[in-house]
Amino acid sequence: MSNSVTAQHISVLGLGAMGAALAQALLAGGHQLTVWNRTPSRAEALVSQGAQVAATSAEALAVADLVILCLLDDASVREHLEPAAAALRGRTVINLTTATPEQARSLGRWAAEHEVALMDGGIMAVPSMIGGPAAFVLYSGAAAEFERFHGVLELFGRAEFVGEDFGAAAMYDLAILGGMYSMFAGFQQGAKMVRTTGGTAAHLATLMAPFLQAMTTMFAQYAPGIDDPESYVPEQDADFTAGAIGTIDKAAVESGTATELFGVLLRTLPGI
Ligand code: FVH
Repeated sequence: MSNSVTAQHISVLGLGAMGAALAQALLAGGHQLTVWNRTPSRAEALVSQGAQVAATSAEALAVADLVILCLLDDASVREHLEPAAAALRGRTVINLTTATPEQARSLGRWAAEHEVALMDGGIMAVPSMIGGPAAFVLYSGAAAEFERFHGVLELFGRAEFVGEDFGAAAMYDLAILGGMYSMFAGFQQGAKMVRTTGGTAAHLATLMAPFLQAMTTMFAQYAPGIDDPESYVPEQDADFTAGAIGTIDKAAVESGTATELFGVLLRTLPGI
């Protein structure tokens, strides 16, 4: 991104676990930082490291070139942005608060109406990972702002633009989290099953983790067939996959650990 510039002045609203980590990364990157949090005491550590504190959210929104929000939810974001529409005109806002795609699109419409340049973001990291090599953040919305502030965004982790649809970052974020939760459900179920043979979750973890890691390399192989089912010849057809899941389900029933999990897989997973 050749035309990235360093922001002159950045505000972060929301200093919970994630917002504080983002603010720390911006300070470490040498930016002028204003912070605001509903509970003011959470700003103290950042102020001692050079951040300025705003007395109100309206003040934080009005002083910076770039405003980053990391609040609890969509309702809290709207609560603080909407009254400040006039002050935000011409500024750039990045909302890193988790939202649904429709909530992100609705905020995008609001921003366009008030001439605010908006990007929505999905953080693929926990707070301790911010600024580290494994963190990445998905962005969607105003593409020009992504280019403009790319140098700032890279302070949080790899910055990835996924489209101008305001809902795209949220959709990718939630899709990835859906995959993660499915994996954890599989591990929990597997742990119940091996315990009936005297095994432990700890031992299962050492075996399941490398196997699943190897399996994820096959996503790229399956992806073209999901994008274009007409031309796809699966490695395992739907009957084979159904048979395999049926056997696992039978083992769960036999061991008295059956849950809805494998029934759901049977209903949703075609051949792979
Ligand atoms: N923590 C994580 O691992 C995940 C990673 C992926 C992205 N999420 C999302 O980030 C948003 C913030 O998460 P967080 O972990 O920082 O959450 P908390 O530590 O609970 O802090 C919440 C902050 O929101 C403030 N807040 C809540 N309601 C309001 C409101 N009505 N007006 C103003 N601020 C509000 C709260 O303030 P306070 O309780 O300290 O006064 C915190 O600053 C979230 O969307 C995750 O899904 C994090």
